[in-house]
Amino acid sequence: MSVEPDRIKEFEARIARGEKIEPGDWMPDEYRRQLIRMISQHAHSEVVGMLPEGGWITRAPSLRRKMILLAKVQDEAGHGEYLYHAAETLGATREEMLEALLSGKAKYSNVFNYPTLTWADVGVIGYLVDFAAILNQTMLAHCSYGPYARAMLRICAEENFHKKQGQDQVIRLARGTPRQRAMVQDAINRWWWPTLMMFGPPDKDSPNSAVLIRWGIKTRTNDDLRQSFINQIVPELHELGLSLPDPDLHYDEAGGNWIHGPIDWEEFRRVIHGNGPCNKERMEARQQAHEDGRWVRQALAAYAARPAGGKP
Ligand code: BYC
Repeated sequence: MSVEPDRIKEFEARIARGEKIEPGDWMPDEYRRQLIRMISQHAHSEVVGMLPEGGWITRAPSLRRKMILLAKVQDEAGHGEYLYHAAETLGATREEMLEALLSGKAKYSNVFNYPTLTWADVGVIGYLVDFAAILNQTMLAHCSYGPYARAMLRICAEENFHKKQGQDQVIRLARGTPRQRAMVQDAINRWWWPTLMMFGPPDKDSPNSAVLIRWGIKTRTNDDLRQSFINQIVPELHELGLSLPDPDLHYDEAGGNWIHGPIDWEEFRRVIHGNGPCNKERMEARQQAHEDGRWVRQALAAYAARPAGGKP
């Protein structure tokens, strides 16, 4: 007789009691599969996410801004590292995960497939994209899988700094010259919709949400998080005299929500399936970085394979 239903019952009872599931614990195969899928995609997003802003490090307008941006981009690499480690605790290997990314099989966040055309994009990514990420990751800090939840705590602390530096830049530009104001408005116009898409498809079209919520990996839905983001960011941007590129955006007094117009989910699908404005460029940059790092991996492998006490 299969013991599976009893084990699942006990597993779900542990989650209901608020216990964390740890790497050596029994877990359903589907729980493991969902976590590897989500955590590895999250790790890839952090690493690919270094590219749009990274290109501005050499062009930052001051030494202070350059130091801040360098620190931010380095933080994203660190986030990728924590997350790859978290996925490794579930049995995924780094090689498999990298192969999936570099061959184009794995997904990563839609939002990093858009170009950063001006310096204002760096501020707007920090303010909007990092804020969206914080909302999602604050939820994931409560997720039922211990290593993922703990990685999120540190990542969220760093993302808060990322958001603040972005907000600071947007405020400066919004209060600057007419040209600076126009530049930041243009960046908001371009990043608004991709940021809303970042929360994932609407709940009715989200195949993974039900099982993720059942097992405490996600505790809020895509639409719920998207609504929280809009409710918080819209008044802040209006306060700065900035507008959103959505003619249907309005406040619903009865529900207490800012209601957005239709999101172009066709564009989202194109982008996550490899056909966004910068997917090819992003993939080529990652493949080149992997190639450039080959000698480091070879040197490490040779060092690890040296005879005990021997020279490499
Ligand atoms: N982009 O059933 P659904 C950062 C896919 S980086 C691409 O709702 P789920 C930063 C989804 O994978 C932080 N694909 O999925 C770094 C699924 O396809 P598969 C990024 C997306 O998992 C540098 C299909 O659509 N944050 O902050 O329930 C600089 C159906 O979706 C996206 C994370 O990665 C998307 N946006 O919910 C600055 C958070 N959305 O896999 C900043 C971790 C959906 O079935 N991830 N898809 O083929 C999550 O929380 C969830 O995976 C999502 C999607 C909310 C994204």
